[in-house]
Amino acid sequence: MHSKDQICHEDYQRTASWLLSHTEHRPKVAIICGSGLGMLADALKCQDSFPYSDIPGFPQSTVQGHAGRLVFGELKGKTCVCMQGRFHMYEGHSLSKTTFPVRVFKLLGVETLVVTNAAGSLADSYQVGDIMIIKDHINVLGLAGLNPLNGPNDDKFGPRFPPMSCVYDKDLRKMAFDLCKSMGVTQFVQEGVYCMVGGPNFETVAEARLLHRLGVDAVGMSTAPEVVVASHCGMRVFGLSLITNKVVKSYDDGEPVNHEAVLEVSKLRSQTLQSLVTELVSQMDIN
Ligand code: 6GU
Repeated sequence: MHSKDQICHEDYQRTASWLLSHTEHRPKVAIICGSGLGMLADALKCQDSFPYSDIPGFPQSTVQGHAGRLVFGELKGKTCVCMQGRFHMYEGHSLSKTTFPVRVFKLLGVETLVVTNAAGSLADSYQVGDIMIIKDHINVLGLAGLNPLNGPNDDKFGPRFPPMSCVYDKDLRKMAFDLCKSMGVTQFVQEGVYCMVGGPNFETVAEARLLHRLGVDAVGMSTAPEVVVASHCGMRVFGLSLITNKVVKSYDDGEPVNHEAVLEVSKLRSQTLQSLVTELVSQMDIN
């Protein structure tokens, strides 16, 4: 890691203090909105919102379909902070920049992180438009040594060697599935393994087949670094992937994926996803 990428505890603290002095909201839950899923943030009541460019120390987002602001407010009476637009490594950010907001959230008092993303499916039983409750992840970059926790460990956040064997909170997954039952949407809800790859290109057929054989249900270009950092500092994590396309696993058929199609499907199911997250937050034992 280059020294210019080193972020120290005071950097997180400076940003957290700035936010605490610019809003009266004291969120216990943070929500990271994926591609085309940012309208969740618009649903917050009593909003205080900050474009990333106004927040000292915050990275800037560059992807189309990601608005790039931090929104504080209430979801059914629970105080939340929402990232409308996240940071990806393929934008040129270091992983420590990508995950910077998560540690800031920790300093704000956030205890639970909810992550959403758009993903392509590898599991044959999945359909476009399905919502996948993330049971676990495969962090391809992490396995290869690209980890936001690389460098000196900040003991104030967590241990040098954090376990990752129960990251996606079981109780929250159960609660979400029960909610899906009561909402009558279980026919398009799955639970599975998310795999993060670096992007920005989508997978080759050979790569798709490799991931499929490894037990990956859905693949995307985000989420794992934020989740690793959240888990490291003791946050409870819940994640949802919206299946926006099937990953092409055959040389003979299958539509090549494109970003516009991904955004289009996000819109289709965004309302359901929004209701699910809203109800889940409202049932959380907080505030
Ligand atoms: Cl097919 N691959 C990756 N890596 N990310 C995606 C995707 C596919 N579809 C949506 N996001």
